[in-house]
Amino acid sequence: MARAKISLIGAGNIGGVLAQLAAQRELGDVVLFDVVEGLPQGKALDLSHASALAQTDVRILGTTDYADTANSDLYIVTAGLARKPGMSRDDLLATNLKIIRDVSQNIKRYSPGAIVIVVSNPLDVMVWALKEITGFPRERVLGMAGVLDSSRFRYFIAEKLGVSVRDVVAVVLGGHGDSMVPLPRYCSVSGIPLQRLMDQPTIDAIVKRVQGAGGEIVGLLKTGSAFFSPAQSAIEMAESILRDQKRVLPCAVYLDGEYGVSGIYMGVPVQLGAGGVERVFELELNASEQALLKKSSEHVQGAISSVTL
Ligand code: TXD
Repeated sequence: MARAKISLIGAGNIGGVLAQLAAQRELGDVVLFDVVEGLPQGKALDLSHASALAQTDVRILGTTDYADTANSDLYIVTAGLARKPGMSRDDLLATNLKIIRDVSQNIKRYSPGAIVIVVSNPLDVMVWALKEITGFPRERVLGMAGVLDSSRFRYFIAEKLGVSVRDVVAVVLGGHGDSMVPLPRYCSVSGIPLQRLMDQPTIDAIVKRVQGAGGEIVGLLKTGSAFFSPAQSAIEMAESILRDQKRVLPCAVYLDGEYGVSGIYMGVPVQLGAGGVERVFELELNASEQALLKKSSEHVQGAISSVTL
């Protein structure tokens, strides 16, 4: 059976790590695209030089020509500016929207049947814009944010409790921003509810750190934002789609009445398989959790309403 074709739009910090992870997991042949001449070609060649050592036979092509991405099975879009200290994700909106318009039109032209994972910020608006511009069904356009936010949540819980991060389950819903909704009630360590293992002030401090984790990295790096963990997160989603694993992961999806919300993207648990978003799970939420999710959805709705496609 032919290998899958994965096109990575954006060969920057995240794009480069995506290409390496996709190749090392042999998820498919990789096309690394960017508008900066030489950047995708250089990174693709560098990665290919490592293929004998990484024991991978996938092909990695660097290009600035969208035609090379034709008939891709999956796109992962990281094209766009990243935050600098003092910037919010929303500050990137105007610039990155122009970029997403161009990306959307080319994806629609060259791979009308592809599944697309959007990473670019502000995530919830960028993924909504790509869906609207391409006209693809919601099953085939999703955003990466919740996998990263819940991975951060899992790490902080494991670090505090001194347990393996592998045994920590954590859930984050909502928009990818300060209004995201970590859900301690749905967190556990090997089935032991988190609230049996940690007092509320400790939980609250961890929730706050999860909400600010992206900004914490930007403040440390000063020249950009996180890229190892976002790339790892997007690859988890890509692998579940390309290998039809049916994983249940928190992803930004287009809601059509779920959680009482319609017409916007938000992070919720979904089943990911060959069909893309195959099922949306609705969690039972208490009054305070519902209020937080409503606030998050209103923030996303407000950002989307400010956009002219
Ligand atoms: O959880 C999440 N979703 C976020 C997403 C986590 C971290 C970073 N988040 C966002 O991803 C970040 O705010 C940015 O909007 C994107 C990409 O972050 P990255 O760190 O990879 O940014 P870089 O290194 O600046 O790479 C962006 C590349 C760069 O090489 C540009 O030349 C390229 O995008 N670019 C384009 N590629 C294709 N087409 C167009 N038009 C284009 N314009 C710029």
